[in-house]
Amino acid sequence: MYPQNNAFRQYFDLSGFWDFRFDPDDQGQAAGWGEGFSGGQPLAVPASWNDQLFGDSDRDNLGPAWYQTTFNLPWGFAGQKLALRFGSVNYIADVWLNGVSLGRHEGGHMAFTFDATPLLAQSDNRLVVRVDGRLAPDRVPPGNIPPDPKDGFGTRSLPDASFDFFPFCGIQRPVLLVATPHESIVDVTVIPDIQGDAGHLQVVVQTAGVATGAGMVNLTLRGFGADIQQLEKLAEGRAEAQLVVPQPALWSPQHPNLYTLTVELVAGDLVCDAYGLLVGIRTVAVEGNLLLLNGEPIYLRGFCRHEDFPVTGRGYLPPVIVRDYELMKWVGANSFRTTHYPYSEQTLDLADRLGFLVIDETQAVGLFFNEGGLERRLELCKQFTGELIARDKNHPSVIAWSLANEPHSFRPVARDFFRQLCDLARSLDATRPVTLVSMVGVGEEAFEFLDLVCLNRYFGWYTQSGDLEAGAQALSAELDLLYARFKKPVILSEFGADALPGHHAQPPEMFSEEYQAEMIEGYLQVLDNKPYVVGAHVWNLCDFKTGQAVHRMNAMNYKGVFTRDRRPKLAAHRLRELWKRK
Ligand code: BDP
Repeated sequence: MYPQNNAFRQYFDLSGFWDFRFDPDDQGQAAGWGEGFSGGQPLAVPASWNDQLFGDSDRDNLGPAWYQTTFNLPWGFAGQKLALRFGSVNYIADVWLNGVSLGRHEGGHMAFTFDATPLLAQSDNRLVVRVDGRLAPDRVPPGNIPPDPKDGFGTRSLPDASFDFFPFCGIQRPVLLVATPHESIVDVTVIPDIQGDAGHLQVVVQTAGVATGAGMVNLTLRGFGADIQQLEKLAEGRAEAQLVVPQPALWSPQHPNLYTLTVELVAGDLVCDAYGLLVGIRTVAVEGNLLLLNGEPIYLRGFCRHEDFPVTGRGYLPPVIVRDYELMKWVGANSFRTTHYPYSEQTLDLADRLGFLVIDETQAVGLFFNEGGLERRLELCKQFTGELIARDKNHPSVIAWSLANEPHSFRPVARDFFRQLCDLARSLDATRPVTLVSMVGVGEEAFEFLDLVCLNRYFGWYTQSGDLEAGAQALSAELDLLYARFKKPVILSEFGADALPGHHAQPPEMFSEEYQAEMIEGYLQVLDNKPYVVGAHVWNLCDFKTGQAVHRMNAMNYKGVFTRDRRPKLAAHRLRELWKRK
């Protein structure tokens, strides 16, 4: 649960300038740096370190590196249950508080928490974090994979990621000191449904620290004329309720209606904890070749994106989050996919408020299946899928889970791998469609048991280069084959072309703004004639940073319809004409 400030709980943001240093010989742990280290320099937290620093080898240095900060306990925190919560650290974080190890978390882009109650002093607490962002074949996403002669030599990049974006690292989202009561709410799950004219909210509350037989949970739902209150008894720290909302104001992109749910924990006669959340009443379903929202067919118009901005790297930057929603609204988009990792929790809060439909993707990008280590990769992917669903399950904006982007899943072993991940996702959330985003196409075995067929295609770019008409024909033919084989709704989950801002050509040629605009328009025309296509996500909303490679001029991917500093290219105007008309 995201921390809150109210009469029972508080949090304190540790953002600021922390002490930072690299550990080139990886000797910090043995030298006891967990207790504190010297020789650091100031670095902003949260943000990636790579583009803050300016030394010759700093940008491409992926660690290990060390951070430290000191802080006093804020007023009112003493005596509470205290925890340290990291919004995301890429890739491995080892954490020490006052010289004592709190533990390790593996995987970027996901929140994790350590209990710190017994270790915190009133003043001068020292928090130390070792961050290892190095790329390795046994990490997810992987990198530094031994070269395979079949791959040729042209496509490797520096740093050698097996994915097409810069592997920014560091403490990239806020670090919070969190105080909660000892008797507290630890989890809330809200599952919306619509039955006849009524909205139903199944609410499951988990608590900790309440004596057996002593607790109640008080639920209040307010908004749009509703004022519903229900009291439920706790049994073994758990309570479940069904709230029924007659004539509900449904959540949709046109009307992102959010009710306020307040959960109170009552022990004896006293309220001892409270947690509030905004909830939407809506349903998502796949039926035949349709994707349904609230029982009505819906078409996804939108983008793939990156959390990426100059200097900050992949760091949490609220004004850019707002700006990106402004851009998407201006163009007429109603959705996006969190390519290729979970975005910040605040991004999803805004999707709920602004009415965007989100395909929520784990960090499983660039998975390969030709080396050993499959068991470890599966274990990590299961961890990441579980963490994502636990974090984002209550967002009405999230309409599907994406288990991976472009896995090399033409190999038969991939089938069981994704079968297990899909079963896990369904067991954790029976209400949302599950998908993966494929580059394989018709040969993608996993589509058979997934709900939505998501395909990435770059005909007219990487193949049929320069020939937009041939590209569109190839797309049309492949989509028909795909639907004929799987008979499921299809989303064109990536398509696009690099356009160097300010480069023009008529007739259009590759890398010009005209070529990008024409390609996108041509693809959309093909999709318009396919009744089984339920969405189109352009790659990408904005230009973004990559590693250095022969196919990445300036270490940039220029497939944004906006520039990296968020100015429109011709394609953004063209999309606006096409999508605003709908
Ligand atoms: C797709 C990948 C995406 C790349 C894009 C491209 O999913 O991460 O950035 O291609 O090549 O295959 O621009």
